[in-house]
Amino acid sequence: MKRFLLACAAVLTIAAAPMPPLVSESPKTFAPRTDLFDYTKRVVMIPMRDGVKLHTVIIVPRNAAHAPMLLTRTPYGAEERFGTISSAHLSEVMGDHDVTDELVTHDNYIRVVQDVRGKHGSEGDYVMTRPLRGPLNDTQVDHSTDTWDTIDWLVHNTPESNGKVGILGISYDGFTSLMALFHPHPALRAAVPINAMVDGWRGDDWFHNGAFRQDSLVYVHDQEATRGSDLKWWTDHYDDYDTWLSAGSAGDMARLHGLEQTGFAGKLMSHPAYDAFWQGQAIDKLLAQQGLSVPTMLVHSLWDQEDIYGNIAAWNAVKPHDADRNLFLVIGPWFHHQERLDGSAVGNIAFGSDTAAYFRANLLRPFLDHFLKDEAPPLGLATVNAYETGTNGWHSLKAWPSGCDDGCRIEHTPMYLQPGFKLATTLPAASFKGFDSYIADPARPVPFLPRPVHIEGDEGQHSWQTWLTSDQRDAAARTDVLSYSTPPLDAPLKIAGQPVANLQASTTGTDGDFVVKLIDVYPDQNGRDAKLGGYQLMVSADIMRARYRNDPAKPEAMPSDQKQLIKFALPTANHVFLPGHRVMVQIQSSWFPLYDRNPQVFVKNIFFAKPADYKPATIKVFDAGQATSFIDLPVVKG
Ligand code: PG9
Repeated sequence: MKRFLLACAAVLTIAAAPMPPLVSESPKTFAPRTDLFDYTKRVVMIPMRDGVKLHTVIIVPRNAAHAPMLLTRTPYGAEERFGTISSAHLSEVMGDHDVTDELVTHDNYIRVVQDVRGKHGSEGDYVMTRPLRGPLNDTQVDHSTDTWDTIDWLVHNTPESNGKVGILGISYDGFTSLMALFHPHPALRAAVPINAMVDGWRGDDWFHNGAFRQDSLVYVHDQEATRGSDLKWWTDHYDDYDTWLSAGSAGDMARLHGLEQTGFAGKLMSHPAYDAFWQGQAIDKLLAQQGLSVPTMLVHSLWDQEDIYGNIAAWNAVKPHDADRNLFLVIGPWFHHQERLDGSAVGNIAFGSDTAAYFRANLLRPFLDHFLKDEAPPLGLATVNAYETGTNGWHSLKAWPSGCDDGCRIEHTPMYLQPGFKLATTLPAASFKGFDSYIADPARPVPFLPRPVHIEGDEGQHSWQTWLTSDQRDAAARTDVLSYSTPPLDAPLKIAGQPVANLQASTTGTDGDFVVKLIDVYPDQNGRDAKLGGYQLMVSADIMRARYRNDPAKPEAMPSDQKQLIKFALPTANHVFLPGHRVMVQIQSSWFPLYDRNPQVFVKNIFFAKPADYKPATIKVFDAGQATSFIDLPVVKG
């Protein structure tokens, strides 16, 4: 009993002792210990001339000294660029998803990634692909001034650097790289715009020749709904073909998702034609006017599902004025942004080696080393490096388009559509019928991929990234797709440049779209790569909205049932059709749901077409006599 009382007394004594107050266990700021790290990560807010501060991540390798800086300006999140892994090692932090990872990890480059104004950690207002100051931008700032201010800050505040900056990036970040070339900072010594967005109406992200790319709405939603891009697009069907068909017009879909609350969706819908809004921000033309003073390597992907137009357009516009020989071009066998990934194959089409690793080691690195390093190694790079598909190899060239470096020429060779679904370089005879026809029914548009379709997705059998290399046999089997082909070739046929579609066509409606696909048909059986037996590979393909056939700025109805010329350039190809392969041209009126449906009836603005406006029309494609349809091929001779 006595022992029990003593124990109770002890408990009471303990209970009575005062407890320290309960406070937060987290310090106000925690100083991470990074002694073991082989890099330093600095996160800074860089002030712009209007007082807005831009969130910027700087990765400096340990022991970096006199190091050049590689800058990327992005709407996609500067922090996200370095993955989620927290590691003491630069190689882990850079991961294997950034086009600069090898340069930063092994080669003494400092990496700088900045959120553009209005996105993620940066202050200020967001404007989609903010145009240069001028008629389309009445503020004092644009990407050119923001880059200038950023570079100025970097060269004064990065003691490990040699004061030289290169800007590079893919797609949107390629667009910001191009914008840096307007009134550039003197420390900007090199630029590498990769798959850049250059002209959103002619053939990059938003439209192709006036046909609207409906995935743009998804992009605008995710980009503009919130600063952090954390609100995601929703869907209500498994198959996006159904999702978009049930919504109606693209304008209806925009409303369904509340896109009138964002600024850019309204701009897209109120500028369906190539008016001053688009012309005034076409970077190829603007850059050609200004001139190029910074060494620039444009990098183009042959199967770029997002920005297949821009860099070649920039090359064509700027190169003729490039007296100082500042402009270089790389053409690779890639999908959009594959330059940073494994480049051994695009979908089913394999190249036998990692072409993207080749680009990074043998083209990108020497270019940057030469223009950015203090003791610059000689350049030793051709003006153009182009991968030839079909034969699968890199070629160094003096110019583009070019047959080869010496002694070949490009001969523009018409391939005529012929009666009986044939294709040949001879003019077709006048035939009794003189045309082929199909019904373009907006209620049954041709899917751009076999269904179920996941627009921009990777689910299922087919992926957004590789869709431009998908087998076109499904399309060929439809009654609303016309396919014309040569017999198997007995000699190689090489093309370099942009094929041009010249269709003579009519519709019983008053508007329509025309998709033209240049296809390499593999032999019926294909040896080692058996799955390619009979494969129909697009080597160049695009869409044109017929109302813009005479003037992209002035839509015009098609006169019903009257033959009209529909002429448009297809994307760049550098391809050899091998012996035993056939050349095929396919023609159809839709690529759904990637492109919005044309009602086939001329309405003022297709974004606001009503269900009753959509009507089937009979399309005729003429393939006989003198005024006939053909595709002009840039054939390499000699
Ligand atoms: N193709 C994307 C894009 C660029 C510019 C504007 C809108 C979209 C991209 O991959 O960044």
